[in-house]
Order: sequence, then structure tokens, then C-alpha cells
Amino acid sequence: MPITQHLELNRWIDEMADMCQPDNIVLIDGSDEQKEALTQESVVSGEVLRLNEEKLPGCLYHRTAQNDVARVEHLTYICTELKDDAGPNNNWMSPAEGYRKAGAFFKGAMKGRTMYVIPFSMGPVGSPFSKVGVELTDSIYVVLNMLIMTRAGQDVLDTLGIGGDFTKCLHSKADLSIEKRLILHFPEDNAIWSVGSGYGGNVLLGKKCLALRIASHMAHKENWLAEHMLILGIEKPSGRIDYVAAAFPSACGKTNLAMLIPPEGLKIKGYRIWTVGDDIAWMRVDTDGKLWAINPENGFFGVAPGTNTKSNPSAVETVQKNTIFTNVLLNPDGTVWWEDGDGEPAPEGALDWKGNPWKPGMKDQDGKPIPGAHPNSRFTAPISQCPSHSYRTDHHHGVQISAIIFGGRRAHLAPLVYQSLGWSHGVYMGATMASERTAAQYGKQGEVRRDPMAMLPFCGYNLADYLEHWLRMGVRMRWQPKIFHVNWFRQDEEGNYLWPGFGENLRILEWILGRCNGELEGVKTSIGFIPKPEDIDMTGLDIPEKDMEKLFSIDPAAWKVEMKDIEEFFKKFGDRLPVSLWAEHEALGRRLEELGSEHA
Ligand code: GTP
Ligand code: SPV
Ligand code: MN
Repeated sequence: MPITQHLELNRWIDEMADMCQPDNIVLIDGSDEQKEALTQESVVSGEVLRLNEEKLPGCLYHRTAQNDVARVEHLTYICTELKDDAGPNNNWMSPAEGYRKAGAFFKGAMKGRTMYVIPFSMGPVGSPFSKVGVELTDSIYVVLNMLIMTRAGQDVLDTLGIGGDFTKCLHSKADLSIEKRLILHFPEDNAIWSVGSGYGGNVLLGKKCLALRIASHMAHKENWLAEHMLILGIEKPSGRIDYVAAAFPSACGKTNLAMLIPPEGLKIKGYRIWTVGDDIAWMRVDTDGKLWAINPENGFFGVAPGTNTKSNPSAVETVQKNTIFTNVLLNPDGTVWWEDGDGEPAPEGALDWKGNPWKPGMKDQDGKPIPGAHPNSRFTAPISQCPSHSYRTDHHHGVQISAIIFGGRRAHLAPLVYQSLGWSHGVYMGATMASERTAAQYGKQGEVRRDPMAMLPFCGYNLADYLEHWLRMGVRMRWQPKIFHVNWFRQDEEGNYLWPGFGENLRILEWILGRCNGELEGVKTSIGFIPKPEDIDMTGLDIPEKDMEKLFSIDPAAWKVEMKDIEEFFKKFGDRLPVSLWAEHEALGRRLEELGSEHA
């Protein structure tokens, strides 16, 4: 019997099964019974462990291979016929070479294993904003994660009917060797091939691969935006909710901002926060000329270290049940622990993310502390378990966006917040974003790299065309969201953060909304508008005035150095980079000459 009613899907499954040679093929229907049976099977095989049923009901524990703990940007490719269509921002292979190289690794890779067929929807099932994918995988861990992160199962197949479009997503762990690892995207074929990894961003193909790399390509053609952005709503006691979308690079605070808890000092104002999404936004200009956004995901794949009842109480509450923990420390009582989390790890019998006995304060041969949890250890949890989750997450049409916020980790240079002078200056601000590298990807930590709109690793086509697309999208809107840049990570001379961050960031969001709603005047500087000091509500927060000044100081000399680096970056894209971005660049240079010193 054919596995589904969809002719092309059946044909493709057969073809992939011929190549991968699984022992059998199982369709994921989305039922609780099947999920429980698969969980039990993976517990028996040791792929996952069940955690303490009393303290963490329904929770699972998983360790990845030690060489497989983050996205691998150097093994991630965009395979288009023309190299220029992938752009200097992507690794490139021709589709023929991609299929050949990865095909060799897929060949027979599922022998002795089951191939699971996961039909999933990014976005509410059946919404015209949503896209369907089908992932074939030999990993139950992937299935269990996809069941949380996406809407998956029979009802997705039902909407697909016998001929609907879907993204063909093929994944095999193969032998998990890094030499045979490739994450390939074929935007022209609407296909993804991922082999040799078992880590989240490389294998949960609905997430970065489909919802950003493939979707950004689709969005370019279909006139919408697929972005690495959180979405959050801020409700005033009057009942009005304003929504913002914010792009920060990986491990730079999206999950935290999306679940923000108002700080003590602002409680009296009665704000309520609604979490719509923490990682990805799909945004469209509707017939009203406004920008509307949905979160295509259904769960969080969040960074564990640093998550505690003080920094992010909503995340802590979210992960108390039905959560998969990956690469954290395992306590002997079947609970979990990570650095800067809550509680103490048990002194005896705790096992670190590698499975080795671990005690606080352990050091390696070079005297470096051995972490109990990997710095990129993660939790996978349903959005619906978040105490601030928005009922709008299931709305096919999403929410209307008032402000777009860009940001990164900058120890120096970028002020706490500033606003663009207009849409194209805002696109320039996003295009010139930079951030210090984190543990979410392989490479040297801490190094500043340019990461336009936090999309450098995720833009599935030439980034110059992407920036042009952003400029054009602005023209399509009759009502443009205002654009801002924030930096929660500015440091003093001793390397201490000047701004407390987390819940306190609401003070900055408040200013942003005040600007959007025309209630507040800004101070015009060479780089954009900054707040009048009295316009940031500092009730209950004691920061010395000189630190606040440092947080907003603009150093024209440092900005000129920055501009040189931006220039080098822009030049990589040659003639394809929109001229109006060069014009913005020159205008900034002129403003720094004219105004810079006044505000230094
Ligand atoms: P991805 O899931 O990789 O896309 O990351 P993310 O952007 O969602 O990052 P997340 O919110 O998980 O934050 C990552 C790290 O940044 C955590 O260690 C947080 O503790 C830290 N962090 C988040 N917000 C702030 C802040 O406002 N200030 C400071 N100093 N640190 C923060
Ligand atoms: C990121 O690295 O930006 C993530 C985690 O959100 S992953 O899904 O691994 O890409
Ligand atoms: Mn992310």
C-alpha cells in the first residue's frame, strides 16, 4: 500500500529509501500513542533517558556525539546552479555536485534502521502563511524534537492532499563522523539534505534549514520576509498590545527577551508580556499596508546555560514537563543542571554532558574549568507551556509589527538603544550589524563578525539581493514599522556589563514604543535618534549617571574605524550591493564629521 495519498511524496520516499536502504519505513501520524511507543523504543536503545517522573514529568535527556554539539557553518552549503545566486555569504556547491557528494554518504546509511516520515507544517496547519515540509530521518530523537518544534502528523498530510507543495527534507545520522557531514540546501528544488550530524540546528530541518534558508529564498520570490527574529507583544492596562520583532544573532538574548518579566520598578504600570516566538518570524505586508508576522515554530529550542528563575523565570516554568534536554548535566536523581541555572548539582554521581563523573570546580589539564553542561546545551519545549505564550500563536494571520529591533553583543561602540532616521537607514543599520561569536556555532568565540540582520548563517541566497529585498519591502508598506538597534552587552573598562539586561530591557522597549506611537521626542545624533535621559523610566533601578552616559556615548573615532570594516564587508558583494546602502554609508560618514563631536 502506498504510504500516503500524495503521488510525488510517495515517489520521493521510494527514491530516498532506495538510496538509504532502511529496514522499514514508518509514517509519523502525530498521535500520543505513537509518540509514547517511539519514546519507549529510544529509551531501550539508549538514545534518550527518561528523567525523574515526579520532578520532571514527561522529560527526556539526550547526549549528542562529542564532535556534534553546534551548527557547522563550514559544512553548510547553498546549492544553486549559479554561484553568484548563493553569494559570498554562503558556501556554494552546484546541485549536481551536492547530490553526488552527499548521496555517497547517504548510500546504505539507514541499513538496520527505520526511516521515519515526518509531515510537518511551519505555521498553523492550513494557514496561507504556512509552508509544509516532509522530513525523512533515521533518528527517533529528531522525530521527538520535531513533534515539539513543529505541527506534525496526519492533519498536515490531509492539507497537502494528493499534489500540494512541500519541502523535501532528508536527514541521516549516518555514522556521525565530521568528515562525512554536510548540510545542503537546494532552494531551486525546494529540498534539503543533511547527513552525518545529530545536533538540533543541523537536523531539525524545519528550523534553520527550511524556515530560514529555504524560506528566505521563497520569501524573496513571493514578496515576504523570513527572519531570525523573536516576536513579542507588550500589553498596556488599557488592553492595547504592541508587537515588536527583534533580530539578535544566535545566543544573544532572543529567548530571554521574548519571555521578559517586567522588573519591580515598572510593575506598577501593569504591563503584560505576550510571547509569540523566540527565534523565527515570517512577515508579510497585508492588504492594510501593514507588516504582519507569524512564528512558524511550535516550540522553543533554547540555550540552557544562564537560564534561571532570576534571568528567565518563564523559561524555567516552561521546561518543567514534556521537555527534551540535550547536553546538560545529569544529576543522579534524574534531574538536570547547567551553569548559571538554579540549584546545586548533586555532589556525588552527577554526569557531565559527555557522560563523565563531574564535580563543581573541576579543571582540565590546562587549568581551564570543565563545564558540567555544554555551553550550547539546549532544551526543547512546547510554546504552549510558556506562561506568557500568546493565544495569537495559533492565529493564521499573526500579529501586526510596530517596531523592528536589531542588536548584537558589542562590548564597545553601539549605544544601549538608537533609532534609525528612516526605513533605508534602518536597513543599513541591520545590514551593518555585528556581534561577538558565541557557542552556538563552531569557530573562535568572542571575535566580532558582521552578521547582517542576524542572518549571515541563514540567508539562503545572495545577501546583496536580500538587502535589496528589504529596501523594496519598505516601499510596499503603507505603514512602516520603526527600526531600532539595541546593545545589552556594552562593557566598562573592567569588562563589566554596564546594563543589567533581562527584565530591565522593558525600560528600553517602553522608549521604543513611545517613539513608535509618537509620544516621545528623540535626540538626533550622527548615528540616529537616542533617548532624552529623562525618557527612560529608571524607577527602582540604580545605575550611576556616568554609567548611563557611557551606555549612550558615541565615539566618532571608533565609528570611523567601524565604517572601514563595514566598507570591507560591503565590497565583498561588488555591484550587487544596493547603491542606496552605499549612499547611507556615505551619509553616516558625513554626519559623523558634522555632528559627531557634539555628542561624543
Ligand atoms: P539562539 O537560540 O541561539 O538563537 O539564541 P537566543 O538569541 O535566543 O539567545 P538566549 O535568549 O538563549 O540568550 C543567550 C545568552 O545570552 C544566555 O546566556 C543569556 O543569559 C544571555 N542574555 C540574554 N539576555 C541578556 C541580557 O539582556 N543581558 C545579558 N548580559 N545577557 C543576556
Ligand atoms: C541558533 O543557533 O541560532 C539556534 C539554535 O537557534 S539552532 O537550531 O541549532 O540553530
Ligand atoms: Mn537562533
